[in-house]
Amino acid sequence: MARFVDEARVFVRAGKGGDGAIAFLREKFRPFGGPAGGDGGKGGDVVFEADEGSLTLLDFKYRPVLIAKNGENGRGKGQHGRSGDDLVVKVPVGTVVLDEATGEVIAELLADGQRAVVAKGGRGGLGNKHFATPTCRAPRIATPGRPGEERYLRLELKLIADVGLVGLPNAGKSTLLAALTGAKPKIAPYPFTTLVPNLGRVITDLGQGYTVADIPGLIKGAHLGQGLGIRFLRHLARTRALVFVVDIASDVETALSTLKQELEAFDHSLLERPSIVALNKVDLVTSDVVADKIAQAKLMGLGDVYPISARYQKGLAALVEAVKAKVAGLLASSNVATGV
Ligand SMILES: Nc1nc2c(ncn2[C@@H]2O[C@H](COP(=O)(O)OP(=O)(O)OP(=O)(O)O)[C@@H](O)[C@H]2O)c(=O)[nH]1
Ligand SMILES: [Mg+2]
Repeated sequence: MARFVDEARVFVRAGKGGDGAIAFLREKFRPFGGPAGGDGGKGGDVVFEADEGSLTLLDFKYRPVLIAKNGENGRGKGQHGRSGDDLVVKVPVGTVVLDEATGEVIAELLADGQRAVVAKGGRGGLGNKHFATPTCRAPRIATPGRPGEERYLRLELKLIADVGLVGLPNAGKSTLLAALTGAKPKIAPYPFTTLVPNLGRVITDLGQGYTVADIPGLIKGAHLGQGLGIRFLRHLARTRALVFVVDIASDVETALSTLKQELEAFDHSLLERPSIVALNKVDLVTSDVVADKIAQAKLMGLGDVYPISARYQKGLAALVEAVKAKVAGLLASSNVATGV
């Protein structure tokens, strides 16, 4: 599988416009045929196109400079120069393009096939035929083509998932993703097994369902760079709901408050997102402990609490339905809001 790369820096330069030409018509029977310099062609744009087939920004590590073609210069006999070809570059769906210098978001490519011009080609110059006037019938003026836009861009990939799994390392997020979806993430009995996000799709009804992202585990201080840090939290930006996954045999209250703090430090609006709590590994504890931990978890105010065993596939149906209700409810209300 291709290495997952979710950030890249790239230099883009659009094509320069071709220069306008200075030329005169000199034909056998029209010795003073007048100015006939054609215009320069427009420089090519650099265009990004979202493509479902590309999954990472890895290509940009190998190809960090993107330059579109220049427009051709104008020629005699009123011929215009040809426009430079646009350079169309495929990027994964979910790519956000920022101007590195200003931090401004230039484009968000969210749907397959969506395009955005990230550097605009320069206009072609005007040939001398534009400058003829009654008093100056043989102008020796033409304008040069304009330079193409150029800048450094920062690309960030935000996976597009409906639901994000958030938890401390080793809580069983990847096991849960594997149990719910066809995904086969790496699972192991040690922390930080997951180094890059994994995606899978839960199928609920015929053809229906939602996508789930399993992101690397968080630890206290992640927002200060501890563990793998919080850079992967950006993948939660577009989720509609969060599932907090906690090992029921651990200190549930501390785990949930750590997760809350880390999300808050990254982007406090994440805590306003609908969420539920999955208390995983119920197979390891007695039913008294389960009841006790459910009560503790409820007090943390992160939504309804579901006891599950991802490894032994217990309690998953109820969890799937609860998540579906959160996601579906949101879809319905966003449709109302946008009048669709
Ligand atoms: N007993 C039991 N073990 C589980 C259960 N779910 C996961 N595990 C085990 O817990 C360990 C960690 O599981 P992972 O799914 O890799 O955990 P993770 O949250 O993805 O961990 P990181 O990727 O490191 O953040 C593995 O040894 C799993 O087999 C469960 O329901 N019961
Ligand atoms: Mg994992």
